[in-house]
Amino acid sequence: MTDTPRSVDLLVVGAGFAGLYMLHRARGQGLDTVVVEAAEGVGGTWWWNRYPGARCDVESVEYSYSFDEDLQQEWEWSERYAPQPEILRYLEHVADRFDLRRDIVLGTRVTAAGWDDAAGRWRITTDAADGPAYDARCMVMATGCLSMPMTPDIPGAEDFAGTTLHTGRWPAEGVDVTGQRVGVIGTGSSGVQSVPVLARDAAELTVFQRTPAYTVPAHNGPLDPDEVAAIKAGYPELREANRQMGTAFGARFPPNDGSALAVDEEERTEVYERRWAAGGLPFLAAFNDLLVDPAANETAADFVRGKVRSIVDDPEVAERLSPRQVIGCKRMCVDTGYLATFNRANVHLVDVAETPIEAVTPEGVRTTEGTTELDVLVFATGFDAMTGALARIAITGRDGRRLADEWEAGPHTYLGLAMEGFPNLFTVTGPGSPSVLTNMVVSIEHHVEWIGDLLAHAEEVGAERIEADHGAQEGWVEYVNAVAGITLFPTCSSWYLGANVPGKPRVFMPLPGFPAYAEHCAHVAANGYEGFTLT
Ligand code: NA7
Repeated sequence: MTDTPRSVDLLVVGAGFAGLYMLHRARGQGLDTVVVEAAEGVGGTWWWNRYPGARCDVESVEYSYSFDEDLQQEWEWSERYAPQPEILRYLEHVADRFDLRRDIVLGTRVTAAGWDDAAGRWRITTDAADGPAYDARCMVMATGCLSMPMTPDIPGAEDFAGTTLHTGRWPAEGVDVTGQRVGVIGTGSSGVQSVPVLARDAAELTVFQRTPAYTVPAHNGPLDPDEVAAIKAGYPELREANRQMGTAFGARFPPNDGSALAVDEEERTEVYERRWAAGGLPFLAAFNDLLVDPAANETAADFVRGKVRSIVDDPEVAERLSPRQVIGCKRMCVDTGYLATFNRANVHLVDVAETPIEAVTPEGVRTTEGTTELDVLVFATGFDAMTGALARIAITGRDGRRLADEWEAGPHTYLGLAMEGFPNLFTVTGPGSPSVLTNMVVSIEHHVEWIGDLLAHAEEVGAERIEADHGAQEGWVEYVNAVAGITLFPTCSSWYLGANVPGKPRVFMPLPGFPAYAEHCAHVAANGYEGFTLT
């Protein structure tokens, strides 16, 4: 680390969708900005998650920036659901097109940030041996919601003689599994997307499943040029319509505003069949009460279990692949051939809820039923979501307050954007905002623009410090809990609740409902940023 810190107006941590746009926006406002990124390239999530089959399960024409009309008109997506390499190319293109790279420092991890109250600045430390430390008036954490991989603590894991991988840290050069015996632990989105692709090349593929996932077919394919032209002709309208959707996407296949229990079984099944045929996450918008009424939810869950039975040949395997929890409570998956993969002779399903994993041995995975010998072991075991990436940075605010202590019982934020005790520090898609329950790009653009406006306002009124008020923050936490409490979300052990991380407090972290949230943020701004103290 060199002695003289580099001094900037704004330091952004992370160069994914959020960090890139924050840099572009802040620069446009005349702020001297630097982005510090741990990876060796831009792209965030889409830089790290290179596992076979990785793709976004929000449609590409919707999962993209809207802030620049020329960009959205010129960029050509090839498929309905963009694969990881294409999204990464898109973000690299954005970095080049807006000349962002000159203010991005790659391969450098921010390790600590401390607020110097007398100077009114953040003092920032990184892991770079020879780079500068930083000194910034403001900081934006664009660190992502699913960026801190989770590998379960299984005895013997370090003794495995073969190759160990995590889907969220897949090697950039790829991994050839041809002729190999591959094991995959985990059946969330990453497992569901990678299993069909790995199965094609592997000699044998064993899936270690603890909780079966609800998964809906993507029906992915090349985009129809006429459809794309129509979308592009009305892009601003589509973007606006999506901002009015609870999940900030899917306006082209809007939610059905009726109860699942208000129609007879035949009509209900017809609605589900139509959504199943259309594919993707809008399945959950088949009726308006699927995420609030257990009886309504059960009708959708039952429909999907019926699909499992119809796709999977072996009734015993189908039964093990049939989820029992509330549908949508854990993040629903979108798949390409996942269930049918279990009809292949080289694919085996081990239910580790029935026969738990005891250990990883040099040869493979040992469950209570015996050892499966493997050459490659893939952990598709997810992330320390929403708070993990923030928690790994030693953030110390006013009066030596440590974020890790403040959040010991769960994250407390105001609007998912700021924390009391941590002046001039902002989070993009932080806990307490809709974030992971939405199209992330819409949420990110909203946050970046809102933070940009707040910084501009502070400059206008000559304020150098912006801090969330304690009362406003605690009121917000209560509000988020109350909204989540109306839904069925808190009823299962999901990463939304922190339940996948041993010892993590169980608090429902995201706020359901994008439009009401955006309205709330607009109201706060219109009222002179109420709930913040600007000095
Ligand atoms: P997820 O959705 O958190 O899935 C992780 C999977 O790993 C899930 O099936 C877990 O089972 C399983 N898991 C975790 N620990 C273990 C152990 N110890 N033993 C067996 N199985 C385990 O992560 P993904 O990466 O798939 O997806 C993350 C998000 O990325 C996704 O929701 C999209 O938004 C994109 P469990 O359900 O906990 O029983």
